[in-house]
Amino acid sequence: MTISDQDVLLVIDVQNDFCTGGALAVPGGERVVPAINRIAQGFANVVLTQDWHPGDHVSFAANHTSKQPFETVELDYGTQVLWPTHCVQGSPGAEFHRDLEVTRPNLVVRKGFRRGIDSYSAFYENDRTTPTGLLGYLRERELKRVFVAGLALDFCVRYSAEDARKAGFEVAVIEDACRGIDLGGSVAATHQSFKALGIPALSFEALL
Ligand code: VGL
Ligand code: ZN
Repeated sequence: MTISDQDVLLVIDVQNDFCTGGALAVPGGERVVPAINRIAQGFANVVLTQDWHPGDHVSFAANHTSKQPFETVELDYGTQVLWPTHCVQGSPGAEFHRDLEVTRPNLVVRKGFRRGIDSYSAFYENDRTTPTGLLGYLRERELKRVFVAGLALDFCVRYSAEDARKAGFEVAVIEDACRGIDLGGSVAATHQSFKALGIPALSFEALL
């Protein structure tokens, strides 16, 4: 596969809190780093996302009475999973993994920074209407194909890939450069949804 100047690599949330030892560790999370660093070399356009929550964020179980992580709560925008406190703005857990190559990327999109609303997708917050601005960036730059990698496959990678596809981009997910949380069958649901939307899974080796 040939990567062109109209392609973008979208790297989702490769942050310490999603890696081994982190507050919301995704099994093997840090293992995506070497693959992402290698394929990023071939892209003229690389965008990173960074989960970036205030300490009093509504998605943290600790900010609700009698709630445990991975339980859900009904908010005005719908059902929200409650997470362990993670990716707090300015904390070490919110930093990119130290081995992630961060000089090549030309944009960092921070998300989930409003207290009352979570944002899995790089494009829209969890009310599914508040934009992050990334869609405008990609359109204005006239980018056409979006390759998605990172953490977690079944949450932020999933929502980002789906939103990109629904916005009309050609989208592929680099599955071996992703790892999932797998909560209540969420990895299987992700695969089904990708299939229904026409989002193929690639190996990073196809991009070398
Ligand atoms: C994520 C849960 C909460 C992710 C972020 O990056 O997939 N998941 N915040
Ligand atoms: Zn988060």
